[in-house]
Amino acid sequence: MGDHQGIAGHFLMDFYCWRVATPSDHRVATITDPTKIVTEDSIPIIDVSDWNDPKVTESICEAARKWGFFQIVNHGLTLEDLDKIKDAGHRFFGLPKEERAKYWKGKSPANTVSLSTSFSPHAEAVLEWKDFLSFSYVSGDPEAAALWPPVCKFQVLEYMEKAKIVIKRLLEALLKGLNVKEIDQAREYVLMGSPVINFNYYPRCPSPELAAGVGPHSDISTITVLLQDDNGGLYVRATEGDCWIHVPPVNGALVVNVGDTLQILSNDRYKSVEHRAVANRNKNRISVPIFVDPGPDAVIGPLPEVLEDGEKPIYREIVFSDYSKYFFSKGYEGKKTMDYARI
Ligand SMILES: O=C(O)CCC(=O)C(=O)O
Repeated sequence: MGDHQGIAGHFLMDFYCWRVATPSDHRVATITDPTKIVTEDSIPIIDVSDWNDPKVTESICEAARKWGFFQIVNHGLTLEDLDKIKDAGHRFFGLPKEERAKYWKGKSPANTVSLSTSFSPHAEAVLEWKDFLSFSYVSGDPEAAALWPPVCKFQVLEYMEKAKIVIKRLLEALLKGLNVKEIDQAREYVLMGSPVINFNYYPRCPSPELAAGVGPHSDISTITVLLQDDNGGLYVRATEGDCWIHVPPVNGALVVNVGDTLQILSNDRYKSVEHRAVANRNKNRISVPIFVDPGPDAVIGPLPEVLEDGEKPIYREIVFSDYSKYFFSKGYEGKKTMDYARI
């Protein structure tokens, strides 16, 4: 597919170049087909400047029930915080390929940082037009980050520390909607025991109509909190039909989505919805998701508070790391991977 600055700066292309033209149903041309785009609906934008306002809690829970997606504004992270983290991502992907390659998955100096491409390259017939640098965040352990790339290490740590406050507020609101009064330490481990932050980098794509930035998938997280840049390109599956809704970039906003874990904990009250992203012909796009994942050995199942009125559990109890292994052993399967936990 011609010149390509991503896919880890050419070295992967030697192996995979024949695998980036995607099947027709995953292509940008298919997603952006006007008959497939819903324009009369949009994902809610919620002003969270007063987290204690019950109306804010209700709007968050309502959006999680109906859409599984929403944007938040006035969340406490400043425009400068958001610019700093995006710039840090661009700095990393602007490094010479030999420098980036030091962090390649399997060769990285630390198991808390790795560079990869696509989604599950070993399991996919075709690759996505995306490289990503992934950080496992260990709170209060500077050693874990000691070997992260110096061009972005401090910005990632600083951003995570600030974003953690927003994440806790979001989880408190969402769990209130499930009758959970308090998030104690054990619950905190289940909800957010091992967060992962990514720099997703979608290089300019000469033929975006033939490629997929990220194919349709849901996240395994409890929630995902994503910062996108002003290029746009994120689409969410509409509530009806085989259609998609664009999530427009909103200055200063964070995009929040429910992940499979929260759908399981809530016994399907909240929806983990498929989404996908497209590459751009003219510009390099960057997005910064925080996957708020449970601790690896956390046991995930419908919460007792949700079942207390005699509701039947839809899911069995699973260990998060088992589900994660299962999920990443597959290529994209839409929401089918949730059958792993379904009773
Ligand atoms: O880049 C985006 O807008 C979406 C990214 C995404 O869905 C993911 O990393 O799982």
